[in-house]
Amino acid sequence: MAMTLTIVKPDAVAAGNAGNILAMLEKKGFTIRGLRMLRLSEDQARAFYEVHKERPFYGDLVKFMTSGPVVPAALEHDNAVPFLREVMGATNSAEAAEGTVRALYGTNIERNAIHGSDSAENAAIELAFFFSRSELIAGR
Ligand code: FUP
Repeated sequence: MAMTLTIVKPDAVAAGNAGNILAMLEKKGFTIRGLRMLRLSEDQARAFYEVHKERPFYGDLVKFMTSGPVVPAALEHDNAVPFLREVMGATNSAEAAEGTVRALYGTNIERNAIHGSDSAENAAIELAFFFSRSELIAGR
């Protein structure tokens, strides 16, 4: 089975929705194989979103992602990467399909409640960003 990375973002954690979002993901069939709560440093947030470093929203994104604690989770499911993208909804919460995590718990294009890896290759990189191999094996 495939794994992907989600991060419950600072807006959703601050609103008290971390548990609701993880429960929703479990209800959709994902199995949680790793779970942490931490506050990203500026360097960590910059590194995590390095692909966006030339984009105009990068500075604000880093500021937002370091504004409070986040909850990264390793999630397992058949076709975990595309399935999480479907369940989380479009980047802009205001445009996300009804019933998706971002429609239910996000606010706008920046404060959009969760992250989800966008490819199997990035999922492997992002899982390793937050979880050691032994932690992911312990989750099995
Ligand atoms: P997604 O894969 O749906 O999280 O979206 P992207 O990888 O395109 O963007 C990563 C994050 O950058 C988004 F979750 C929110 C933020 N972002 C903005 O703040 N403004 C934008 O115009 C686009 C993205």
